Amino acid sequence: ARRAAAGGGGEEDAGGQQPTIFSKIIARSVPATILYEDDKCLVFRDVAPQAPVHFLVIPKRPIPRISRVGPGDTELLGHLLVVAARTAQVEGLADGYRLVINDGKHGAQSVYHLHLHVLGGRQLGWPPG
Ligand code: IU
Repeated sequence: ARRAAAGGGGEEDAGGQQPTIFSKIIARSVPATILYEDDKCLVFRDVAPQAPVHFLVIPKRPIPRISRVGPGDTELLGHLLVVAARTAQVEGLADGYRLVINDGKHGAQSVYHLHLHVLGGRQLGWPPG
């Protein structure tokens, strides 16, 4: 089933083969405020920030969701975490921050290209909604 990526999210049952808006951000065909890039990942500000600082860390390889990763992704996932922490430091989040990965329907994932949210710059509540 193929449906127009209206929100740019792609779809859960596409097995990750469907390019999402994040692939277009990687390709620079859709603009984003990019904070960091290397050969394996891209970091950019969330277009609808939920905190004073809210950016996303994504692998360039379009893994659809965290529940689809395998043992071959271990190094890449570690890299994403290290980049998230380094970028948080550069962004001045010395008082702490939160890392979030939403997965699937119950996780409220909307874009099916794996991404790590980094949120900070205010006191966050727990538990999340
Ligand atoms: P989620 O974990 O899949 O729910 O998060 C997707 C995020 O991608 C969400 O916070 C959006 O605001 C964000 N986003 C974006 O930064 N740029 C876009 O063009 C689109 C979504 I579509």
